[in-house]
Amino acid sequence: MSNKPIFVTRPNLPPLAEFIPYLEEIWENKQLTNNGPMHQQLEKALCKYLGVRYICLFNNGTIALQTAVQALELSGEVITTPYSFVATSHSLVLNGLKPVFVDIDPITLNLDPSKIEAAITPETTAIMPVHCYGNPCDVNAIEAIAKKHNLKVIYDAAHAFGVEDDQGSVLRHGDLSVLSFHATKVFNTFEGGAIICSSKEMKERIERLKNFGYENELTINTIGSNGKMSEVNAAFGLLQLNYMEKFLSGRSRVNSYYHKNLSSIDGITIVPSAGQKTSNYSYFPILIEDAYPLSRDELDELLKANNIIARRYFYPIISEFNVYKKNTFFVNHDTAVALNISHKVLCLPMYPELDESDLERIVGLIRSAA
Ligand code: T4K
Repeated sequence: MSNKPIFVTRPNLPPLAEFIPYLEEIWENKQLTNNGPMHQQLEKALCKYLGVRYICLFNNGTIALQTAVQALELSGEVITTPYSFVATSHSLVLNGLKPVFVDIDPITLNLDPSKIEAAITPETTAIMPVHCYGNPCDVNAIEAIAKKHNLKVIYDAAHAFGVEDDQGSVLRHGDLSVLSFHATKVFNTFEGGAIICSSKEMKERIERLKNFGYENELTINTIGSNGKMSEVNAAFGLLQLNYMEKFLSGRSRVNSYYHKNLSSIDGITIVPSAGQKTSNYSYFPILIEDAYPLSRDELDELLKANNIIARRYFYPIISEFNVYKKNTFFVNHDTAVALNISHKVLCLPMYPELDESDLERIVGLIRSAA
């Protein structure tokens, strides 16, 4: 059996030859960035593909999150989940806001709506939930709380590209939704990201904020950063879109293989993908429970020793990182569920190119220890 390294993910790369004509076009027209033709085409194509009205493209998901926070003029405290990638709450801290960490639901691993209200104070201005692993949050419960307390909602939808519930794209929920198009994501532009919004005014505001705040050549009324997506990144996105069906069917095959071959192993719990009509199979998280003979870290080591590099997304939880622990810029409620899950979770390799023998290698090792 091959011992080639298998990573938690590999980027989707369409044939290189098909990218060359896009580059030739860019070389020809010499527009490299600043809302060029590729950028405009990608905006249109993504609105259609995702079924959303307005999209603002960014150079990465983190700057998109920071800009979303800025666009809604938030202040004070924002309720969020500690069970996420650090960019979620970093985007708040970088805007001078206080993340308030509230626990997650033990099944969906998303922010637990039943715990949100107890964390609301007069300083609270928004909720920033994450559709973790692409599994939609309890959007109705969150919306009801936001309405009742007059709070804004920004969904960190970095994992939720193309995910749909019964009524359409999950990206339509909340005031804003933010995507990541990083190399490790289901849809990538090498680096990239986006904000989804529902009004022309908000789209214009975000476009200004990602371009230094410029209203026109002579007018700046708000300080903005540089969040613009370049033409090369946008071109790659356009090419990538042609392959989404193929990439997603590859992921779906891997997902089915894991379900079929792991679900009967004592002590392995597959994190359920509930609440969506269309999944994007962005991650394959499992929980290593007490009934399994190895701890999560021991299994991770066993896989690593066999050149299979799984990842412990999300360990440690954000509030456990030194920089958070030793500072007072956040509020921590009881996050026992998130803490417990972070010690049990392991994301298995998930990408379309994994073939039957790769999958046998991974599952075989997990079974051999059971
Ligand atoms: N919100 C959430 C919920 C997020 O998950 C993220 C990003 C963000 C916000 C912020 O969005 P961005 O600003 O990133 O657009 C990765 C990614 O860097 C990060 O984008 C992602 N979440 C996070 C969950 O994972 P690392 O440090 O684990 O990535 P890295 O470099 O170790 O890559 C993992 C594996 O992927 C490698 O072992 C091999 C493979 N890989 C990676 C890259 C970058 C490749 O084969 N080629 C590549 O180019 O953070």
